[in-house]
Amino acid sequence: MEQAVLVLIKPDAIQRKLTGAVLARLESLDVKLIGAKAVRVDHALAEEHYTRLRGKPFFDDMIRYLCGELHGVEFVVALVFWGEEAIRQIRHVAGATNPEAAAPGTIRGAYGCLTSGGRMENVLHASSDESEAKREIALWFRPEELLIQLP
Ligand code: IDP
Ligand code: MG
Repeated sequence: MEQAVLVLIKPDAIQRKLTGAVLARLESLDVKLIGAKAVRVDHALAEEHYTRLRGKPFFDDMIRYLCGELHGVEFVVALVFWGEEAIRQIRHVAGATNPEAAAPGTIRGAYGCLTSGGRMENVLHASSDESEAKREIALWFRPEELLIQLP
């Protein structure tokens, strides 16, 4: 089944100039890029994006991370891809959430790091399932910013 997925290139990757490397990995998949922009992330947007993780002990730190406050970065790169099993394809190449556990051939395994304070600086976000993808895409993009109209 064809589906859309939201990807965010997170501030650690922006700071380290890994945008091109991450895009090259995603571009090699069988998915189409249908939306892309640089976005300045405020706390309200970050908290809404991660609303399901409210109450987790790492929540506040993770919000500051996504907002770029921990890396001196003013934006993230937001992307929407479309394709057959796009979520599975992208999450497979992204690797495990914890960079220490991510396989070496994955993006997080190659470029992510677990800080001494326990923060998972893991390079990118990718939607976890179709309903989250729909919710997240609507949060980050207006329909007219996408190249196709999503079902
Ligand atoms: P995902 O990004 O692989 O989908 P989620 O469980 O949705 O993982 O968590 C969202 C983000 O929250 C992760 O990418 C990571 O940055 C952070 N995170 C998740 N679990 C932990 C944790 O146990 N400690 C610190 N940060 C975490
Ligand atoms: Mg997730």
